[in-house]
Amino acid sequence: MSAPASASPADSDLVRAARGLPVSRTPVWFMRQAGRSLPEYRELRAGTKMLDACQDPDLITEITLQPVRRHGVDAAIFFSDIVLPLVVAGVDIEIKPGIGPVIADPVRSVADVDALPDLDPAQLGFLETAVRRLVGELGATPLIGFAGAPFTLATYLIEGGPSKEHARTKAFMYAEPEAWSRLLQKLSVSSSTFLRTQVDAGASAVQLFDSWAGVLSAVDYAERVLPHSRAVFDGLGGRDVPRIHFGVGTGELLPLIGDAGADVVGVDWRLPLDEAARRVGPGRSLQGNLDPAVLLADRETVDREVRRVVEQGKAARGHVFNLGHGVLPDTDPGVLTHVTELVHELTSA
Ligand code: 1CP
Repeated sequence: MSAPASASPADSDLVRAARGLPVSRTPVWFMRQAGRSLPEYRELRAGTKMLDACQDPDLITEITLQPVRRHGVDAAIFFSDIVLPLVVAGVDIEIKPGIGPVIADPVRSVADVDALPDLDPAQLGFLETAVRRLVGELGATPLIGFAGAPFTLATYLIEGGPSKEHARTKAFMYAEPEAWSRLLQKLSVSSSTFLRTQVDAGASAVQLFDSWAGVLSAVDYAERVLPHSRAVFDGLGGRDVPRIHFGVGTGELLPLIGDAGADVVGVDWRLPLDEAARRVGPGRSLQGNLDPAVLLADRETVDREVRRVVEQGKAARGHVFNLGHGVLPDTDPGVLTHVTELVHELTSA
């Protein structure tokens, strides 16, 4: 691992940028930095189902550390999945290779909502063990804990798996407003428990993934979704860790995404960061926003786009360099190492 610039994760460039404090250089990490772009991940995962790997502290620790060692990124992201709290609570979910989470009995009625099992924090011993172990291994490099936001989790539960339009989800939201609100409330409690456990075991920052919130209008988001995402952050109480809030296609929602309780707003590649900074306002930092597809292009294009993102990121209170969404599986991991080094070089004082 490259020598970290700070002596403790609480004083790391990631945490400082998230709070809008001066940094030694712009911190870099990549959504989905652990996983299929790494041959060492594919080797380690061979023969183990995704959701079994997510409950094995040895595998979690090793997979989480792999990209930190290889790329010298400024943060680790805990290896897990947004559906894990539901799986632990007893919902029948499988993560199918090449597809994603598939739900055996989708939530389609009021009775289905009421029948969803609650997460018992006592079931999260493996999570605590893995986080503690990781924090010990990582030293001054911060660990980002994460959870899925209630809306994005609801899309999987209602659709039964990945979908593009999320039409059933929206239809349920309009047709059954009370059950919708109860569903999102239940999901906010389980995501909050999942985050709290990670922070109490030593995670230095958290990210709430509302990946699919961008399919909503601002009014629907504000009235039917935002209060539940805010409840996830509120569930952290006074825990003093920066909060990152991310979604895809959220250009029109950016001020609201910040209002839900974020220190850092994650931005996808659709909007330049200077414009995003204007929309989010002065009190929050930004994370993003290199298009993950750029990493499949030639080196000259990669370098040009990295420089552009770094330049436009200067308009924000603080900037955490990342992609606009997760690393694509075909990405050459060498390019991720190169991008990390380039951002560090461009921004070192
Ligand atoms: O077979 C495999 O290797 C499984 C692929 C995989 C991996 C490595 C999935 C299935 N999830 C993960 C890990 C994961 N998921 C992480 C930790 C690793 C890291 O970031 O480095 C995280 C943070 C997630 C979060 C996650 N899961 C999100 C939010 C982030 C995002 O990409 O928007 C979402 C939407 C999921 C659902 C999910 N899980 C897996 C897939 C392929 C999907 C997306 C399916 C879809 O398109 O709806």
